[in-house]
This record gives sequence, C-alpha cells and structure tokens, in this order.
Amino acid sequence: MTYKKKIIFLVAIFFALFILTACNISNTKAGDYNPRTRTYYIAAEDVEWDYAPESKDLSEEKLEEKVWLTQTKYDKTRFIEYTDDTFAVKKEQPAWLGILGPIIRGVPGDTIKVVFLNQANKTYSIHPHGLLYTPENEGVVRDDVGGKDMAAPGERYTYTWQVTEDAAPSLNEGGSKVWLYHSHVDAVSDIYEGLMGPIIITSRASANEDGTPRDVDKEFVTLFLIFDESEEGMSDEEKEGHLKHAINGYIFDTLPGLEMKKGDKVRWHLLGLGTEVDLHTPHWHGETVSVRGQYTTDVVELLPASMISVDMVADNPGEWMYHCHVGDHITAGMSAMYTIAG
Ligand SMILES: [Cu+2]
Repeated sequence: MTYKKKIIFLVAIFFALFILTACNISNTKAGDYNPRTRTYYIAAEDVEWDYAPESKDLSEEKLEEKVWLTQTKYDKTRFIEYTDDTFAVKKEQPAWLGILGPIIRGVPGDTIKVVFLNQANKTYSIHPHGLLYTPENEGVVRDDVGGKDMAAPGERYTYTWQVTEDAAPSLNEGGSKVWLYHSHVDAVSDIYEGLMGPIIITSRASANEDGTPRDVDKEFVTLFLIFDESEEGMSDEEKEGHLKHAINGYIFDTLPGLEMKKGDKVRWHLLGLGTEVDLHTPHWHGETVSVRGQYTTDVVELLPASMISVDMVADNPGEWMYHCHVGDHITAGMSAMYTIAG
C-alpha cells in the first residue's frame, strides 16, 4: 500500500467509526420518541378474591391433604383501572396480572398522572418506586405535607410523577424494566390487603407510542408474595392454611394466561414483597433467562421489594412449570404453569 492509500484508508475507517458512533448515540439517547403526559384513572376497591379458582378440579383426597385449599376466598382490596375520571367503565387487564393493579407505563421525559379514587372503606395512597416526585406526590403519611397525598374513603387525589433517565434501563439491561407501586398509609398491611402493582419504564430508544418496548414480543409481571390471611387467636397449625403462597394472588397452578409461542422474545418482570418468610427463588422449567444481559440462569433470587427484569427466548415448546424453588413454598403451592405453543 502506498503512503497516500494508507492515509485514505485510515480516513475512511475514521469516518465509518464516527458515523457508527453518531447513529448509536442518537439511537440510545433520543430515538424518535416524543415525551407526553400519561394519565391513569385508578380506584381502590374492596373485592372478594379467590386464590385458587380452579381448585375444584383437584380430587377430594388432594384437597383434604392441602390445608391451603380449605379456604381460598377472602376479602381483599385492589387497584382497579378505569377509562376516565367518571370511573364508570373498567379497563380490561390481562388475566395473568391476577390480583395486581394495572401496569403503569412511562418513558424518560414523560409525566405520569394518576387520578386516584378511593372506593374502599379505609384510607389508602399510591407510592411509586423509581419515579421523581415531590413530598406532595409521595403517597406516604408525612406531617409536613399534612397527609394530603392520600385519599380517605370516597375521596380523590391526583398524583404527578416524572419519569427520568434514572428510572430507565441502562444500555445492557434491555428495553424496559420494572418498578413497584403500592399503598403506603400502612406499608405492611396495605400490601397484604392487595394494593400493589407494576410500573414498567421503557428506554426512549425502545419505546412504542404506548410505552411498550420494541425489543421483545411479550412482557409478563409476576409478584411472589405470601399473603397472611391468618387471624389472631388461631393456633400455629390453623394459621398455616391461611398463609397463601401466591404468584400474582394465585396458588397451586391456577394463575391463568402465561402463554407465548415458539420464537417469542419474552421479558419477565419479577417482583417480591412481604417479610422475612418472603425469600423466593422463581424457577422456570424448560427454559433459561438472561439477567440484564449479564448472565444466564433458570432461578432468580427475590427478596421483599425486589424488582428484577429478565429475558427469555421461548424456543422450547411445551407446558412448563414456573414455581418458587424454596421447599416449604413448593409444598404450599407457590407454582404456576406457562405454555409455549409450538
Ligand atoms: Cu418462595
């Protein structure tokens, strides 16, 4: 190569690298996403919840040996989404969300507004993780804001939260990640009552107009939480049957709708809540998952208030177990099934 050709070659390489870098920056930082205000209408409502709606399919013999199936219906309170501020028409949500409240979505630059109507019989609030808020929008009991950011029965409160880059997935994490929201008037009992849900934040580079990510075909959210339905005065033996080792509020493989097809890229958003007994290890049969592009596994460690998003390529058709791998929790029915259509 002559000296002149070498120079031309080096200049060409330099320009190629420059263009690649420029594309990459614009792709990851800005994209073509226009930030907006997303408004959600969410009510707290007292409901009857069934932890095992299909348990009648189990044989009498099996029902008898499983103390957790003796009683499956309890009074709960849930976050329920409506289409507008008249709170007349409920918005449908996927069956697999179970007892969870609606998915709140956002993209960096967005403002999220939640018009909260308390139709239940106790004072509740909505406290978000990961988002930017002022004390008036924090959703906790604070003397300095005079308890304004919550709603007594029959009242409304509107929360305003900002989605910043701090809430978004970093480059190696994939296009979206999960956060929690929950009532925080009594941060312990409000959660056992059923008042929690997911926030999913998508990077600007990956966001569709509706806030869903472009880099996967499906997203599922699963919460591992042992609901304590026991009452004072019960013996320890009696209490055990009222500890509902649930995934999204369902026990013994009754969680519906975890369905995908062969080849789907699937993002599983995992949430934990609860107390010392809530040490969970969600495990997929039949597949592995990539944890934020760092490593591959088929068991993830979840502690109370953990929020972990992992990616699966559904390449092994079949009906597979998805359960907590803690021995005591397997016995108590902390399991679900998921299906990959071939
Ligand atoms: Cu567990």
